[in-house]
Amino acid sequence: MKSTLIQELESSLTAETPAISPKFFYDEVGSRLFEVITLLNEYYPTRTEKWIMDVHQSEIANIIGDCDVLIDLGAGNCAKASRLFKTIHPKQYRALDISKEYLEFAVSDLQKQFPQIQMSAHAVDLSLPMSFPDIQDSKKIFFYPGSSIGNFDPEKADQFFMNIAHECHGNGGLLIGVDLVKDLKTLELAYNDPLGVTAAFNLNTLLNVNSIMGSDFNLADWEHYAFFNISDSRIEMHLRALRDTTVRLPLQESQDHVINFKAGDVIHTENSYKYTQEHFVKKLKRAGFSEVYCWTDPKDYFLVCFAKA
Ligand code: AVJ
Repeated sequence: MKSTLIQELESSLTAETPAISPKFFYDEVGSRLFEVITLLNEYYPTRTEKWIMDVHQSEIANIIGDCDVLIDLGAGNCAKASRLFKTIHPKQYRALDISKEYLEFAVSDLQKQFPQIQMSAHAVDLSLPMSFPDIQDSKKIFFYPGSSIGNFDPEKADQFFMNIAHECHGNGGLLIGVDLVKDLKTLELAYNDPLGVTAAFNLNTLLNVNSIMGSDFNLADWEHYAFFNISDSRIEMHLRALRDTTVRLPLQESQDHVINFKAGDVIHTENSYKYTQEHFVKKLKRAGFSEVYCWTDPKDYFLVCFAKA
């Protein structure tokens, strides 16, 4: 695992447009910083999604019905899925996430509260295809909250939806939350909070990269930079060099690689795509789901969909 991560970083950092995948945000500090982001007033997605799920709780549950297996994609602290336990009564709960330690801790905690549900934790990279041969015939509800789908390029999102539609085998479906296109000011403020938590979250990725590959990124040389790219309908996060700086990457197979950054050069760290309801529903239907049910908040900031297999 470790060496594939290093290889991935080596090639993305030395590419023509340097980048670090957003999965490198989530070391222990990064996961905690993200939790703080979700508490910020400027970061509307988390609380808006919770509002939608709370207000429409029984209607959502009625449409989904009881299920055999609840598959939580990007479970994090499992809090969102645990609220579904009492409404769709899963017999089994599978929590998937990139961050293994964090997840196992959360699942074992949850197991104590819900001893009747069979639980398991799986560390997976959601950008890769998934299959669930042992529960082929069960009614599966895939749960992908928090607009994590926003990190996928649109074509990747289509593949992801097709993968899930196929794994449903005509039963169950996908309950998913996605952030909607809205005014520029609201969008950009959510990724430029005045307290600087998002900046710390973004910069922390350099510390994580240093600890994974032994590079020597100096945080004092970098600043957080986030804006809404209107033509691609996405928030882009970058780290921007404040001054000319060199970074040494100890390479695995050869001599150290030195990258020279000029003041103003950027490393792309995240895309967070924003959709319209119409477009998002169309994508789900194109991927093979038969029906899509939608719920939003009064300001149309966020969308929760159930895409039925
Ligand atoms: C976890 C991908 C949904 O895109 O809003 C929050 C990550 N980045 N602030 C998002 C994030 C900066 C978040 N997702």
